[in-house]
Parts: sequence; structure tokens; C-alpha cells
Amino acid sequence: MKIGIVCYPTFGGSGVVATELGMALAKKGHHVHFITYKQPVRLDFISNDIHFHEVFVEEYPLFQFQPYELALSSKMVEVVLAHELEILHVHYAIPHAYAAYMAKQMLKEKGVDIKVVTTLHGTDITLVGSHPNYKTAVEFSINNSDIVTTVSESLKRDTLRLFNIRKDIKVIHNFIDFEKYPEIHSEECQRNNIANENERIITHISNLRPVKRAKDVIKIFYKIQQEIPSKLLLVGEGPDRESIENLAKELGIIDKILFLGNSNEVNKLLCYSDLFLLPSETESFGLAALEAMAARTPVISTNSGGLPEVNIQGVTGFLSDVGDTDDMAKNGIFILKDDKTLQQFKHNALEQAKQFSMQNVLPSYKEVYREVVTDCC
Ligand code: GMT
Repeated sequence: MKIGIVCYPTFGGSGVVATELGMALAKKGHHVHFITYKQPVRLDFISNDIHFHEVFVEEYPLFQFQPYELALSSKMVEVVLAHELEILHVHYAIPHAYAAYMAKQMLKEKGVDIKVVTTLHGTDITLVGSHPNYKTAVEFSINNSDIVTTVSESLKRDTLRLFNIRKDIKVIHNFIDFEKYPEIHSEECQRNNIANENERIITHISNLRPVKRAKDVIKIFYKIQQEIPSKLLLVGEGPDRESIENLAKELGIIDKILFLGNSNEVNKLLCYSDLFLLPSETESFGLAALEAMAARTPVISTNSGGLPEVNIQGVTGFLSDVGDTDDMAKNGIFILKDDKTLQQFKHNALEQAKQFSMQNVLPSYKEVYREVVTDCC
């Protein structure tokens, strides 16, 4: 099968999922063409079956904003024709689903019937997409995709609640490539580079946007470290970086926190981790939590959005109401207080993550492709 994948190439979860999917399909012998403005950060697998087509937007003094959708839809048409693609799989509705609709219409005029699969990821529906500025176009692009998928049941419900959708929506959960999470041996994971022997290591990974409530991470860690000697690893960059650093200074815990910036090797960083914090306002799925669990790390999260589909209360971690940092700290202390409890939660986290293995989830995407291209896969 020849498939075009359109995504954001940066550190967001939607780009990660799209890239992992493309690499997995290429490993199975399909021809995958990434169409985006930069090489995706997680694209670490080189093969003759993976291609990258850069969408370039020319600067022009008249443009206050670069017309990216225009350049993207033109590039989609060019790549579909040049490489005889059968499917365009677009991740994140804005502006990808809209650009794909335009490409589909342009291709129709040339006698080509390209199929468009749209995968909704979360903020494209819950935060940005449903804003009155975008709602009409997002609703239109969803209704005019050949197939629509969401990454959780919760996001499907949100999509149906926020938009007037005339299409069936299929839920395909996010997945993990366990080959990237091998059994970690202590010599490969030198914890003492980061923390003392008696300290636990707590991790948070995100784009540090307001929706992640990264200040709550600092508040939870502040309470935990009063009872349990620990260090906090903060991975990611974003607008709240400065304010959380200031809060950590105010609370006198800055020397217990390591700010590691963006990383495309979170699997390696997570090998150190005893507990993962994800106190988000909302999370359609919480890929970061799943990545933590794949690295045997229990999760303290909120109970919003799709998080209960990933993190199981009292088994793989705990879920609390948004903003209830006391409860989250109390639960974190419960998990970390003795080795036996921690090892049980670590074991459970890994077992739950296995349900979301690539082997389990990939067939659902192939089924979707088969619905629109009968002789595929
Ligand atoms: O805003 C973000 O958190 C990034 C966003 C993205 O597009 O990368 O993440 C969303 O998609 C991920 C992959 O499907 C999900 O795991 C995240 O839960 C979702 N984020 C939100 O819903 C806030």
C-alpha cells in the first residue's frame, strides 16, 4: 500500500503516534510518505520505504500569516500524483483534515479518487477545534473525510458532543512499540547519575502548556518530597517553563529538580523513573502516561478525558480530580513508601501497557485502510 501521512513533526503526541504508525507500516513493507514542514522528530528508522516531503511556505511581504494549508494541500496533490498514493492519513484536524479535503477535490478534477482518513487527537477537538473561529471548518472536514478515528472513547464522546457529526467514528487507541522499551538492566540505567541511593525518581513529560497544569506537578512533588526523599525529572519545553521554575524556587525545591528540555529518547529517560505525574486539565488519551507505563512506571493523573482508559485506579496508579494536588501527593506517597508496593504497581503498569502494544493496535488501522482500499494490506 502507498500511504501519505500528514502530521505535526514536533514533540506533541499526535506527531509521535503518526510517526510510529508510519515506521511500523514501513517495516511491514508499505510505502510511507510523510508530508509536513519538517522531518518528524521521532523518525529514527531509515528505509527505502519511508519518504519525507517538506512543505515549504515562501515568505512574502503581503502575508501576515503564512498560508500553510495552501502549500500543504498543493504538496499533497503533487505527492499523491507522483507516487500514486492510495490513502492520505491526516493526524490532528487543524489544518490537516481541511487541507486534505481541498487536495481530494483537486485530485478529483484530475480523475484521482484519493481516500482520506482523519485521526482526531484531542486538542484539535476539545480546546482549539471547537472554538467558534474554527468550528465550522473542523466539522466540515470531519464530515467529509472517508473515515474518522479518535484515540479514545472519551474523545469520540467529546467529538459527538461538540460537533454535528454525520459519520461513524472508530476508536483506535494509541499504541507503544515495545521494541523501544527493552528489559532495562541496571548497568544501562545508572540511577545514581541522577539521585542518591535512598531517593525515588519522579518524572513529568509534557509540552508545558497550561492544559498540562505543570504547576500542579511542582505542588505535588513539593508535598511528596517532604515525606519521601526524591528528585523530579522535568522533560519538555513550553510556555509554562519559567513560571514553574519560579514556583520551585519559591518553595525551596529547585535543587531537587532536573529540567531536561525536549527529548526524543523518553524511553531511555523513563528507565530511571519510579512515578509519573500527569495532572492535566484534560487529556484525550495521555500518550505520555502510556509511555511511562511501558517503562514500568506507575502514574498519578487526573481522571479527566481518556485518562481512565489508560491508567487504572489503584492498579497502575491513581486518578484524582483536576487540581486536587493533596490527593495526588497522598497517592504518590502511598505508591513510593515501600519497595513491595512500588514493585507491585510497576508490574501492573507494564502489564496494562502491553494491552496497547503495536501488535494489538496496528491491525485496527489496517482494517480502516482495507475499508477504503479493498486490495490493501
Ligand atoms: O496538546 C497536547 O497535549 C498535544 C497533543 C498533540 O497533538 O500532540 O496531544 C494530544 O494527542 C495525544 C496523542 O493522541 C494524546 O495522547 C494527548 O492526550 C492529546 N492531548 C490532549 O488531549 C491535551
